[in-house]
Amino acid sequence: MILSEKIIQDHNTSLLAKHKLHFEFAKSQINDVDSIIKRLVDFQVAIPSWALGTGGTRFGRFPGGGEPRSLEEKIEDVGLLHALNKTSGAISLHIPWDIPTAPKDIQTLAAQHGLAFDAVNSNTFQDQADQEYSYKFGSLQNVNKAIRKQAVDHNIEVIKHGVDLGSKSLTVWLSDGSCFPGQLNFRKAFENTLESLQEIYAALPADWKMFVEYKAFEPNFYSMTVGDWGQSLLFANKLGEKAYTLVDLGHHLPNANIEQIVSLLMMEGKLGGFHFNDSKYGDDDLTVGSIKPYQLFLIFNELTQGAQLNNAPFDQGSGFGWMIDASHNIKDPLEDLLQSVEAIQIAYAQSLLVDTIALEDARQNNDVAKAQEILQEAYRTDVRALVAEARIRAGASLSPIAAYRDLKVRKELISERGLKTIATGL
Ligand code: LRH
Ligand code: MN
Ligand code: MN
Repeated sequence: MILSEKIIQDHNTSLLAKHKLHFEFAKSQINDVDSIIKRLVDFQVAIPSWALGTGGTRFGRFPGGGEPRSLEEKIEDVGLLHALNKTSGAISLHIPWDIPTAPKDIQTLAAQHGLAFDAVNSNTFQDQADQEYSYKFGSLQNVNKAIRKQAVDHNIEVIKHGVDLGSKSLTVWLSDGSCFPGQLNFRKAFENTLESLQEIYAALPADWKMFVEYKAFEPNFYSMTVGDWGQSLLFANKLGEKAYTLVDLGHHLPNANIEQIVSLLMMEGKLGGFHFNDSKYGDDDLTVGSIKPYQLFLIFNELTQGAQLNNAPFDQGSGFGWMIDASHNIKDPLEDLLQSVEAIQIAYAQSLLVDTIALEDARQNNDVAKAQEILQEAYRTDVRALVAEARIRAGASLSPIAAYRDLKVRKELISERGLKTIATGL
């Protein structure tokens, strides 16, 4: 199914009068709306190929019907999202969940939908049917050199797939670690992992980046070899200038101050990108902004201020990997992703409202209440009309979820693909 611009414009017509009222009000409240809207139009967030089907739980899976059965259909789904919001102009592949066997055709198809290929992700956290050794006791950290080599070779294979598609980065997430005290020599595990990462790093093309994603726990529950931003940053610093830390919002211990982590990684020039999602308990992969929207705003506030300080506007080719890593088991995945993208846009727009000069002044004067007022003034401003206006100007839908429902997209996908389809992924 393809949503043409005409169909979307026609759907917008009935919503325009109400939007104009909201937008006029927003303009009366907010300075310089045009520059904020322009930044929103430029901003793109990649969609993970593994989030287009309903995610499973440890206990069961409840596919909703019409799920993509192939990489081609996944691209079609991201194309639908991008047609609706013009902000999802890239797809991030997980290999071997998605293997581009005919890369040129895949690239052509993606380009027809206006999509680029974002980071490619390797997978050494599951055993594949045809592989020689098991990753039960780790991959890049493994005590057995032959197992480490198998995992390194897989990552190099993933880079090759990425090169064929025009990706420019590799994300390495390791489930390596241990479940019980005594199981692992922490130092050896770190050293083995570093050596393996160095071998992968050596295979990176000159214009590529490597993102080292950390996670506090799961599936290992005593130690994780890349367990926090400190360990990730150690690896990234030892690897070299093409290696960066990737922040997945769900990968922290409860109540971690993620915005502070973001600020310091930016200071060090080592923030590679994000996996956006939200969580209440652990790595819940819930819709972005659904649980802690203030935290999301505070993260964007650090990003916006960090970009100003580094003199590197992050929406114009600074090379950050902006990705979603959320997939829910009871929502329609496409609606879930539309909500996630919009939450990111809202947080971004609000961060652009912060009066940074007044905030710095309040900090210099230790005026704590004033500093809080300045942030909350921005956070409590309703910017939804600006985000909607950005969508209109980009040729997207005024209200993506309303359009998705009114145009009966899921029904159409079910009739094309069937009710009992399951997408590869989590
Ligand atoms: C691990 C993770 C990592 C994987 C993805 C499927 O929890 O966040 O990014 O690649 O989930
Ligand atoms: Mn992730
Ligand atoms: Mn995760």
